[in-house]
Amino acid sequence: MVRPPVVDVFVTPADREAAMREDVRRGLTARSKSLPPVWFYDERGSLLFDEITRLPEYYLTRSERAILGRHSEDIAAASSADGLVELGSGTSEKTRLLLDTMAARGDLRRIVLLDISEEVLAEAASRLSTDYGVEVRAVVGDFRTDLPKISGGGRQLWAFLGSTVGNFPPTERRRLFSEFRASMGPEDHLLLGTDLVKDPDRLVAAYDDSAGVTAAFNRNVLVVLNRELGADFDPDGFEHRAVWNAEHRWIEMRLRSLSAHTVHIAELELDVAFRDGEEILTEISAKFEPEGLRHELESVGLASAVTWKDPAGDFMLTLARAAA
Ligand code: SAH
Ligand code: AVI
Repeated sequence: MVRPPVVDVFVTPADREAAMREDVRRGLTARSKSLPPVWFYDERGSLLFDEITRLPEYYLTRSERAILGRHSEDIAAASSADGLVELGSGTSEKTRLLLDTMAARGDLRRIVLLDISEEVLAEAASRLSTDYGVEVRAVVGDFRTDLPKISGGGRQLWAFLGSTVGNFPPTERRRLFSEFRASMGPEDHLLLGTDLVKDPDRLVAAYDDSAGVTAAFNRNVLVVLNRELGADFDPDGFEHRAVWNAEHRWIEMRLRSLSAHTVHIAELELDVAFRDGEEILTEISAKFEPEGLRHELESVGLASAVTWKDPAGDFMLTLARAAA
């Protein structure tokens, strides 16, 4: 019998708007303008991201899928998990490789998906519930703040895939890892996907594809602000840029204003002046070195038990558990 997914809403539309207002006011009144990447993901943004995952230049998803294809059995055996909690789950498409293996071993009891983007989450939860016939819980939430509200039980595998952790600067990343550690039970494991440092040309191409899908994804944040905060951005008045920052080892996605102009944000009663060529930093996407990541995890009490790379060595999965 198929049980419909249980849906918990930890971030209501009102919470979302309040958080967005605060982020946008802070980010666009600063000397160096920026916006946090969480606001890319309305329904269209999630669809555009899904399109990005199929682009020839965007190797990340294919590489992570290749690792999961080869090592799901190792991951399931090493973790002995009977439940999967996926953070920033999106479509949960790759995750099926793990779920198939857990189900085939007779281990899979429950699935929890947490994402800020309600439409894509609801769709994924309903598909998984039909296909796996186990308890599925969909949590509309923010993984930066809502992990303590996800109750544990059993042996959970906490999956944070896609290198989403790279979208946070080191201090926020450390805070996130600490939150994961605090929410994990003694028998739980964390499965973390991270993109690795490589040739900057390949990295830039992955974030500035020839079909212009990443550019549309980047500009979509302006469409979101227009709709949700009554702003009057002209998305075509901004150019998409992807730049490798060698010092920090991260890609920066930026939107560069093509003219000097002023944008009005009605809900904030705010006018934002742009100089010709002025940029908004909309995302960082950090690239990792295996040793550095191991130290970061250890510094918050997470011992990295096993790591796997894809054959080309582009991407890495780490299985970590609470250090003894
Ligand atoms: N894990 C999937 C999707 C990665 S895209 C994959 O590997 O392909 C990043 C996902 O994280 C999106 O679905 C987005 O909606 C979600 N997300 C981004 N910031 C979030 C936040 N602060 N809290 C919860 N979900 C978030
Ligand atoms: C979700 N996140 C890991 C993606 C990344 O690669 O940083 C988002 C993305 N931005 C542009 N393309 C994809």
